[in-house]
Amino acid sequence: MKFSHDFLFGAASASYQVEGAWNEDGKGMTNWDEFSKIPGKTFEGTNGDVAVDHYHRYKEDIALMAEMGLESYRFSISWARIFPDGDGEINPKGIEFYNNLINECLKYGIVPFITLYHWDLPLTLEKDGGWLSQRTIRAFVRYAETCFTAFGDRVKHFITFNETIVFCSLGYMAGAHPPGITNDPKKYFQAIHNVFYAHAQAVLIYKEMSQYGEIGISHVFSPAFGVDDSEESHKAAYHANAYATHLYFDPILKGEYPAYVMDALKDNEIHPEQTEEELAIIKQASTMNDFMGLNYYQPSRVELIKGDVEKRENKRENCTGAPGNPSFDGVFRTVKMNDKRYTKWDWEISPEGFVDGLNMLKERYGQVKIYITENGLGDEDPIIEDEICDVPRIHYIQEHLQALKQAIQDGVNVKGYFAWSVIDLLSWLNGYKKQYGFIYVDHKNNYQRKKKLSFHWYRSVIENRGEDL
Ligand code: BGP
Repeated sequence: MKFSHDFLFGAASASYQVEGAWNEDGKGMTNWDEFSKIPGKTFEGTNGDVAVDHYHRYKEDIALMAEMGLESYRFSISWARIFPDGDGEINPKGIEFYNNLINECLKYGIVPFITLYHWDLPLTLEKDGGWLSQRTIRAFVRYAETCFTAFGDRVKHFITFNETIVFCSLGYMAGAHPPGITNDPKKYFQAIHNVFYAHAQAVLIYKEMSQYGEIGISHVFSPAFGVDDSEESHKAAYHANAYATHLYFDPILKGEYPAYVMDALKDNEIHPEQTEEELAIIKQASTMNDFMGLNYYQPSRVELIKGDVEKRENKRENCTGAPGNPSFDGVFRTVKMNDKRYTKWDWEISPEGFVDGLNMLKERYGQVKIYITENGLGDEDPIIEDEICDVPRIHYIQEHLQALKQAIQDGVNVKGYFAWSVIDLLSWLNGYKKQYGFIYVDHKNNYQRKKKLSFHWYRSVIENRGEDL
């Protein structure tokens, strides 16, 4: 089987992780510009001040993407370049930069796939309440509309938000992302609702503008499976899927929140404030949402916690995505299993979980259009005789593309695959040590770019549309 010609082969990045130029050309400060400089918050104090200097080297990077045969480049816009203080004056230099980036992609026939919000929030808005504040919601909608107006003639794919579960849970529960708040479930669930209300309004505006493109959102996709076939494990998996999948996917695709979760939040007095009007707009937008972006790295294996609720310690090591944590409500814990394969960062490698999870989604949501907006292997790549030999990455992507073929044969409507990441970049909490790219960046040698083995391999996959996988 070959991937069809309307299936996009791409790769992704995010503004804070690649651009650098944090204080150039009128860009405002963001929450991450501040947070990453608080001692102890990131691995060895790394930050995105320079990142991999994509802001200045985007032409060279896009030329490399073209050489790789990339059909689409997913990147995010830094809100604070467009609106330095979140909702005031537009900065023309910011619009100019993204126009240049988009035009450079189009020069090579690379489809620009834009994420509006990949976690770097203008600092003024963060200080004024961040995602708990109505001001941020209003500002996002204005920012989104500004981007549609400025770029929508050439950009036909917009993702509103990247991974609501991650920036809300790490921001308001684990304290590992800005605003660094710990153990506040009321705020956590409120932030999620506010993000979905902002997403819904952006969808409605986009449709009103009749730009004849697509709009959707990207979610983490980490389907939960019980550690065994017992009734208790099934219960744990149901609970985990309700809180990590249904709570996030239902409002976007069905236009309503899952009762199983909402009833429990009411009972525990941590239910978000929601007006009838907000809920109606979320409902209306769900009928116009064009696609769902899935960021799949690993499934989760869960077991029920019996007895006392364990307290989650708020250490950075607990926020790395590795299993071994109790859920916020103490119902289940994630488990590392002896018979599974793991990366160096203890993320499970499971193409089977990918296929099973995609089929689970098909059962609940039907044949919604899906783009895999992230998937890839974080590794420390070996350098042998000056070659970056990232063979494990090739295996990882190969297995996951094979899994996608299977899912497509099962009737799952997948229309594109974006590897994370196109180039080695800054990992939010793991610095530059955890590499994901097809292109290596030599930080000791003026950020020089170098093609890895996977670069050549991905090029051949795209060339024969995955026939030889
Ligand atoms: C996703 C984010 C990306 C990227 C990726 C890898 O959650 O959307 O921005 O960081 O995960 O994560 P990490 O760098 O922690 O390995």
